[in-house]
Amino acid sequence: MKTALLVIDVQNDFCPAGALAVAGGNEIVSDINQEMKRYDCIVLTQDWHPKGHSSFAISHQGKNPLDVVKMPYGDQVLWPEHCIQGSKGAEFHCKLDTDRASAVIRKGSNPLIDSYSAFFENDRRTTTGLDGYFKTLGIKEIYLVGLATDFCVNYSAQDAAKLGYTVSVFEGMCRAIDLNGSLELARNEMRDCGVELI
Ligand code: VGL
Ligand code: ZN
Repeated sequence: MKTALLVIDVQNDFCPAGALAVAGGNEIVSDINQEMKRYDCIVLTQDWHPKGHSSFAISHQGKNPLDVVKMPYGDQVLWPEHCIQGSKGAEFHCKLDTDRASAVIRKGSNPLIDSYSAFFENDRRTTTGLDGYFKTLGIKEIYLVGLATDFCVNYSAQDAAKLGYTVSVFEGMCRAIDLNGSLELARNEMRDCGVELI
């Protein structure tokens, strides 16, 4: 069975002192590096927003980070500015072993649509091409690690399961934002999609 490790958004802005810091985000890096040695294929994702992206609170008059607004594609949580294309915050954590990756998927570049999942943007329609990449390589099993458990890891794991892969999430190599119970909800949603939480 061909396996892939999908490493979600291990970037400076999601680590302590970053613009959208996830508690303990830096703690998972060395375990992820070790884990990479066991897979046929390693893919990294990189949240990669233009300035003024529609997921940023500053792009919406009178709104604050963590407010929720209605977008044409549904509800959208508003975030502090983060992972601006080419910025230090958008770079991978400096200890992440990026050399092992065969592909890097950049997401969230469309100014009008956020993209949590490695497979589809938040309109649930626009594809990143990653499914084609994995299917072409004959990948059947996907293991996920990274940031954040309840947003980008969650959306990516659910999409992977819906696309027909056997999917597992290593929770010890993830960290969560946990906004209003979003972690517990995400864990239940992932399990309901058939994702194994390890
Ligand atoms: C993420 C919020 C906004 C994530 C990315 O990587 O989980 N969360 N952009
Ligand atoms: Zn983002």
